[in-house]
Amino acid sequence: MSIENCKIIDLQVINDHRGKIAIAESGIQVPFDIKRVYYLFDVPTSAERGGHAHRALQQVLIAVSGSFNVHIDDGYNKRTFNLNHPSKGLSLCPMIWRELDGFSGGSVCLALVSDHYNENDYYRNYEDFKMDIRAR
Ligand code: T46
Repeated sequence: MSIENCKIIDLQVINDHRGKIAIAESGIQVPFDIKRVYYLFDVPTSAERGGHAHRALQQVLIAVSGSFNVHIDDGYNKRTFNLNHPSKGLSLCPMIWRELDGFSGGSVCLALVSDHYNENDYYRNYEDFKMDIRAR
């Protein structure tokens, strides 16, 4: 459960004279069964989202429009990704603290997620997250 396991994945893209289509399938580009999809839109450019980690949830985040930053932290190391292309996704494993900022105008963050919404899966307090990481 380290940031080394959080990677940019390439979606399948098919291009013809009508434009491009990007494809994400469970077990092919996405390393889990997708049970939920949500997306962030109309995000003010000054907004910060995230600010939590998940106990078990896995996600792939995709900038289907525009761009934004994803800052990730496994309790020991940190890394920042700038997502800016609809053919790329950032795969996040469990126990990764994430913060999103730097949203461009009109950006949309699509999330493909491994489970249904469950507030009990969230760490919303960084110190609690870090304490559990250190206890492992
Ligand atoms: C993540 C980042 C990238 C639901 O009721 N169902 C849902 O599926 C989701 C995702 C959220 N909610 C509720 C919970 C809150 O009352 O919607 C409200 C806003 O959620 P939250 O503050 O968690 O939003 P973000 O953008 O900070 O975080 C979300 C995801 O929760 C999180 O898993 O990684 O996007």
